[in-house]
Amino acid sequence: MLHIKTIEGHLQAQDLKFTIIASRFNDFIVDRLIGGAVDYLIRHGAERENITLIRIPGAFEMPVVASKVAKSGKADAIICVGAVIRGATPHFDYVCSEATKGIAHVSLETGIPIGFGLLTTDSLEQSIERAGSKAGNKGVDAAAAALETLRVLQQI
Ligand code: INI
Repeated sequence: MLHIKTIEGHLQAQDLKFTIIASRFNDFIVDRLIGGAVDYLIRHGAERENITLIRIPGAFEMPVVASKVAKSGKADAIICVGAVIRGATPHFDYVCSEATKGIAHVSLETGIPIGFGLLTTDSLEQSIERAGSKAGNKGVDAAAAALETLRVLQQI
């Protein structure tokens, strides 16, 4: 339409290796995000044997695990899913900030796309809304973003 060379990512996931890194904290929410991510990848052609799930304690541990996976060559793309819910102390801010910065750093350092499916919400209700109810499923969105970004990177 613009008549210029345009690079866009297609959404075929066949023969690609994915690792989903998921925290156990708030697992009843996170399990819905994992389900959404797996369902998206399978529906876009990924093979079940090419999807690995790694469970970790909490969001704070995501960067170090993502770093090892990204450097291992065992994943073409990574999807991080978790839920950090604000409590009465500043703990929330530290966990969110370190997880977010760390994941971005790993992606930039390694060139491996990482779908960011970490919910950071003020309430449990807001997390439920984003884990497969009225605000969609952020696990699906993170898987979609990781796949599309990978397909873009492959063309640059
Ligand atoms: N980790 C989460 O993934 N979600 C949370 O809501 C959360 N809160 O609220 O504390 C949380 N904390 C644990 C943290 O990620 C680490 O696992 C822990 O501090 C041990 O290093």
